[in-house]
Amino acid sequence: TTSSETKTRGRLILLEGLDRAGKTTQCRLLCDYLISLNGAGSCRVQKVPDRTTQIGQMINSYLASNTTLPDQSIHLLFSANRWELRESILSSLMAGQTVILDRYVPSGVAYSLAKGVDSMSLEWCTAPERGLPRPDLTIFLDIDPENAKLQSTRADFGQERYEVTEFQEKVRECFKKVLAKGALDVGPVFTIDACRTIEQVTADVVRAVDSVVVSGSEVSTLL
Ligand code: T5A
Ligand code: NA
Repeated sequence: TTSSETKTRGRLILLEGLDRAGKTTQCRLLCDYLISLNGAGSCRVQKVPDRTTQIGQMINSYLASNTTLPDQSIHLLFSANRWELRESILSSLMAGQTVILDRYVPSGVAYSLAKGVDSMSLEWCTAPERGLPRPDLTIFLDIDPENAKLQSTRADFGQERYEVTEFQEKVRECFKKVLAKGALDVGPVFTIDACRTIEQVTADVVRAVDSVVVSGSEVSTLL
């Protein structure tokens, strides 16, 4: 035993999915579960984008269709917003707190790719994300947008820019490309059928999280 033994770092857990997949619901339930195991303060949820910063407010205004921006510009703003979060994420992890991300880099890449802009290749979209903290695992809450529309609690999509079924179908395909082996290293990826009850989905989310052992005190970076 050494006195220099450091505190175990927190885990970086990413929940991804289409609009209305149930990300925010599952992030909260997972956080409650981890707090019940490890105590108050052992876990927090970070929503991405963080709409509270200046850049976040520009993103919010774009999503609400109050402003227009070139596709490249909004892509880079979403990425810049993640860079703003880097330090607080790392310091939480180093202090032993687990951080659950409600969206992150895969959303950034998938939503931009889905627009089908020639100059915005997978490589172009990924470049500004290199160097950000890498998740220890990624959970993709998969829904079929046509199917999800029929569930009354999910109701209709909201009023935001991307909340259109046809576009969501494209985003779903792009998520699958981005999360495929060899594309973007966001840790082991678990795809969970999110068109079931909240409790069923939570059980699978918890199982996935429990199955990943995080070793080492260093947080990796996205390459
Ligand atoms: N974006 C984001 C980019 O283009 N680039 C980027 O880099 C990033 C980070 C942000 C938008 O920006 C885009 C993607 C998005 O279009 P947001 O702030 O993340 O959007 O908001 P949304 O994803 O739209 O969040 P939502 O709140 O709509 O969806 P959630 O969080 O997936 O769903 P949730 O949990 O809030 O649930 C929605 C409803 O469904 C019910 C809930 O009770 C709630 O009413 N529900 C279920 N109903 C039935 N069965 C279940 N299993 C259910 N789970 C939840
Ligand atoms: Na949400």
